[in-house]
Amino acid sequence: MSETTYNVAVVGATGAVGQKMLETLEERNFPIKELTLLSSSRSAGLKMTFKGKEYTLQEAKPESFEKIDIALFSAGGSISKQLAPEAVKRGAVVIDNTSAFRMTEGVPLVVPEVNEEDIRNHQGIIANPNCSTIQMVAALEPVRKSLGMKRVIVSTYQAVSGAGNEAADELREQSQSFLNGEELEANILPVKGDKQHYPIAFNALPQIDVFQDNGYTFEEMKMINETKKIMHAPDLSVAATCVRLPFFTSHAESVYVEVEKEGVSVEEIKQLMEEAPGITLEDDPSAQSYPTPLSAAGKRDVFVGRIRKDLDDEKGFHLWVVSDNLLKGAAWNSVQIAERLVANQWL
Ligand code: NAP
Ligand code: 12T
Repeated sequence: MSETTYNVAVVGATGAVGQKMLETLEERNFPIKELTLLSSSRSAGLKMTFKGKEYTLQEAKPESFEKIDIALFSAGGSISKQLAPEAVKRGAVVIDNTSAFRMTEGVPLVVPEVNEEDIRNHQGIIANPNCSTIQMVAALEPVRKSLGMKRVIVSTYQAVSGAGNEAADELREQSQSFLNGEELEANILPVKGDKQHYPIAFNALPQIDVFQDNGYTFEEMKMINETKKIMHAPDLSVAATCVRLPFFTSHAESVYVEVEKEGVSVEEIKQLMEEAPGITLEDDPSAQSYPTPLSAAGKRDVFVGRIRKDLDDEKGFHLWVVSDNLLKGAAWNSVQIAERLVANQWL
């Protein structure tokens, strides 16, 4: 029996997320008929390798999507806003990694372990949630489903690769300078193009993405709004503080949750994590076992540890949630959406 294959385009293929998309499509042996790699005019003509074969980057234009079945976008919000509708017009299904359409009504916002069924109702665009949101909802949905959930308070510890290749280069250069006793030059972080820049090397920056009028950053508001949309839980209370730290890969999160059910034990939550798809429980204080950004890097799962009961609130629990921000947080979740799309024939 010959398997159905698809014409796939990757928009932003040279980026931090785009490169991981190619690696993941290759590792998963996604059924590709023809692969098209799209870039800005700057990189057009350069070559990238996929499954040992060289592909030439082409400038992304509306006509690029003429024969495309599935287009994976990760070249920034403005490019998605411009080109995703053009791709849909030409018959492609777009899986978009940017924040351009996530909160748009009628656009499914999907973490397959949580709300795979939402894919079914797509009208051409399916949004991949924000990286910090994906790993948190993957860990919390089993808790919400079995025990109910009233409130979530999260503080994040996020890797520089979330802000793209330029931010990762900036951490590398500043670290060299710091160790050489030289002055640190900051041009990218916390946000490329914002008014102020601060060094990230040997530092911690309590700003990810731009500030909103309410005093929260856009990254914090994405976590708040996207969590409610993915979980179909508009009344859930969510608060977030997002912080950038000087490591390259994986976001870590300290998550506080209040469940609705009374008398829940830590063992019950551990059991839920053991059974949950895509989650690995790493939680044994006696053996100092817990996940870290380095231990999670390069892996597709979401890792959970440090599960404790709050000492004052009987319904409160604390968890430590870590995942590779470029894999489950971006490329893997997108490829997983593509896999579910074709497996269910929801194309
Ligand atoms: P990045 O490393 O800066 O990559 C972006 C890539 O887009 C660049 O390599 C750029 O390279 C390419 N590009 C620029 N203009 C283009 C155009 N007109 N057409 C096609 N490609 C173009 O950033 P990244 O970390 O990969 O992130 C990319 C986007 O994905 C971000 O803007 C963000 O919206 C989204 N993202 C989402 C998550 C998530 O939470 N799920 C995480 C990280 C990023 P060339 O000039 O070489 O083409
Ligand atoms: N600015 O796709 O800077 O919403 O780490 C993800 C990560 C945007 C997004 C970051 C960002 C997104 C970052």
